[in-house]
Amino acid sequence: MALQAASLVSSAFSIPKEGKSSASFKDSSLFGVSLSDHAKADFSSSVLRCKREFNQRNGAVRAQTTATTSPAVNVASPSGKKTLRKGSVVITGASSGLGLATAKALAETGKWHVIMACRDFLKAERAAKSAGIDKENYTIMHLDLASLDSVRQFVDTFKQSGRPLDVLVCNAAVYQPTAKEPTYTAEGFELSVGTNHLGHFLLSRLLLDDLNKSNYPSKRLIIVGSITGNTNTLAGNVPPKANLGDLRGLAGGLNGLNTSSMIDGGDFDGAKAYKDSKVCNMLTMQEFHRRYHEETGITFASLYPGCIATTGLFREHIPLFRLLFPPFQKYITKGYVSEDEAGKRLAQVVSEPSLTKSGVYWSWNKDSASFENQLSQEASDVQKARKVWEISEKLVGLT
Ligand code: NDP
Ligand code: PMR
Repeated sequence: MALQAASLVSSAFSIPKEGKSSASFKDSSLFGVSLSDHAKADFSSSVLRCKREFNQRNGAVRAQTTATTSPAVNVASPSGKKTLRKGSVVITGASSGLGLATAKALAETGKWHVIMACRDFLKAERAAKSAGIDKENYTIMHLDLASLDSVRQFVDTFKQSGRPLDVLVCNAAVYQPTAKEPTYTAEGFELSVGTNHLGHFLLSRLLLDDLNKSNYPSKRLIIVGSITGNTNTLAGNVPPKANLGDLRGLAGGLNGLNTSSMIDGGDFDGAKAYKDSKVCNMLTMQEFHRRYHEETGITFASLYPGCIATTGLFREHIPLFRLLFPPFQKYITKGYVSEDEAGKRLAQVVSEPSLTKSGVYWSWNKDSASFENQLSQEASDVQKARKVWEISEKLVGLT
């Protein structure tokens, strides 16, 4: 019976390449965001861009950014007792799914102020409201990871806000399993790797100094990984498998013109591009650890939060997949977790004093207890991590 169900699900889930265009599905009103909302968000982002260009021309940005320092770590409470100040955490992609659930879990403790770094301001505002997050506990700042200009603008705006940075969570992602042709970021990188890896790579490199300046007891940089990028698991062996190859496509800039849009130089495959991007996320976390942990004391970590089969990540998948995926994960693989539970898990990696070990990829067992998990050979390849780092530096304009 279980086998029959598995094979039904399996055939429903395998996406033949030829069938990709007919399977393509987009529901722009899924979260109740109208076109005019997007237009407003775009408008505010171009106003910000103009402001940044003005600041750059006038050399103002540098002068303003150097002024950022962390406020005193202990503050007087009404009873006169000194208590730890609120932690300040930036979460990318906090407008839905895991990011929103994590923002909620942290804000609810009253110990954290969450900076929701989102590409759609109004969607984020509505999400925060409907999740019941107290106004005092969050700030929304515009960030579109598919534009390096926007990443730089976000960093400038954040620095100018004068807020300390105690924890940065690189959570946002796109997944395009039904895309027939690649689409690209503003700079012309294939969208999944461009957003999930390169956007976050630039963001975390530009904010590393701010994290380092934090006087919070534990400062952390967390990059969300996944089981599907790890070929040492059953889930990681579902085709198409992650494989960065010799990185020839990444080195060529993933632009699909004079080079492939895929990291390994192969033909475009949206599901593989996502899994490859997750391998880059996990390699980047480890490379950060090797380069900066000893010097800065920052904890670098990644995690697989469980299969949150109901999130917006699957919005571009075919309707049949979205119908069957949650029960398949709940009753067959038993890998399912709710958004709330996954949010609590990521919130632990942000704030638990017991999870300060650096260079770790966290997972949770059936009793929801955290443990240090093993990464696949490729996702823990030291040489590959260094190469991905060096190529990414060039692509995002850091070298
Ligand atoms: P969601 O789609 O719900 O959340 C993704 C978030 O990323 C959204 O807020 C989305 O914004 C944002 N985002 C997408 N593109 C950009 C961009 N260009 N700039 C800024 N933000 C952007 O998916 P999940 O919550 O499931 O995914 C969160 C993380 O969890 C991802 O890193 C994913 O890889 C990881 N993960 C998820 C698993 C799952 O089973 N769902 C399992 C393992 C890991 P918007 O709301 O505007 O679309
Ligand atoms: Mg997978 C223990 C088994 C397990 C787990 C934990 C996952 C997680 N998956 C498992 C098994 C299987 N999956 C099996 C046996 C199949 C074949 C039927 C299967 C199929 C499948 C598909 C088609 N699974 C998928 C897809 C997707 O499109 C999802 C994906 O790869 O997104 C990138 C996905 C996932 N399975 C998971 C998880 C966590 C995902 C999605 C989220 C992610 O990695 O970010």
